Amino acid sequence: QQLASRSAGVIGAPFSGGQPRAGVERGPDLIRAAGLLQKLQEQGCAVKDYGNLQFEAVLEDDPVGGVKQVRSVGGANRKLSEAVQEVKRDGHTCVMLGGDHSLAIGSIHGHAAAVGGLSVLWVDAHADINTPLSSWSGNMHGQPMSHLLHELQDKVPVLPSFSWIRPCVSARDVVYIGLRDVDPAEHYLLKLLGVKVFSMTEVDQLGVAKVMEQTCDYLSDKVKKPIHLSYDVDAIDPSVTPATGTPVVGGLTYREGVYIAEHVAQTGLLSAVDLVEVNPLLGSEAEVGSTVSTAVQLLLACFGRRRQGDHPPDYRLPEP
Ligand code: 4U7
Ligand code: MN
Ligand code: MN
Ligand code: MN
Repeated sequence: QQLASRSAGVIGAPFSGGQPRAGVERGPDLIRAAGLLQKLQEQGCAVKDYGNLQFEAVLEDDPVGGVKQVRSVGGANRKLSEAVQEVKRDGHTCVMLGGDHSLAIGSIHGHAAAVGGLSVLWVDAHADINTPLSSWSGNMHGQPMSHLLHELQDKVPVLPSFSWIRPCVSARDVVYIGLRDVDPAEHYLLKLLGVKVFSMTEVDQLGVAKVMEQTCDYLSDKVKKPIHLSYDVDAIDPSVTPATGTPVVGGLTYREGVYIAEHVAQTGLLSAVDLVEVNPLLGSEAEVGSTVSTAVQLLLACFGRRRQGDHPPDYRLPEP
């Protein structure tokens, strides 16, 4: 696990069918264009680029009980799950560039299929745990956790193109950070399952350092499972990352966001990371620039970039 974190296997997932706003499918290319892969290499991380997935358009995809683009989401995630399994079999830490957050279904499913039991660290303004029946928006990017959790299987109907999904995460192994826009049904489910949540209130109360200390203590209580970090860029305050589909005021500062990623990197347990919900069609050029560069910095921190600076062990100072 420690070794794997020194190589990144990058998958682009240009998919937007989990929500209604066009543009989020351009996230992977924008994050690449901002130099993610080169910057990872410059900081000593080996990189294998698995390219962007190509998702087939689903022509007949009528809503299922109000839930939109179910078959597209199911098909895209099936493909993503296979791709993540390949990256993990090749021994890399998987980096999934979204795309919208419905992609966490395939990313976490594939990760668990390859490595077994996982810890999931979900950093987001939202809990994304609506069931297809509790969702009032009908958007699948607000539902991924309900499809993944063992404990919710009797609450989730089998949707078309979803029969391949096996629940693979236990509520005990999930921690949320950054929540500030939680639907009543979601709050009910989080309480019902006793999920560990550090909402923005706890971030304010404890500070991000204690939040991360407690997160890691909680997740590594019994056995240290590989960590799946699912980072929704809307966890960060919209003053920093405005180019996203569902911004919510009062978010994590840039520094808190980076600290979370730095701390996860230091555990040596990071096995896969999703960076989702960057939408370059929402906002000015400057707003998109700030959102994309923050996304890149979060990922660099996941792979060991430290703000204190660093140097290779064989560094030689130029002599006069
Ligand atoms: B994201 C919402 F109702 N809860 O279900 C829903 F508020 O991936 C928002 O976190 C979901 O950006 C946000 O549609 C999904 C809504
Ligand atoms: Mn989300
Ligand atoms: Mn969100
Ligand atoms: Mn969002």
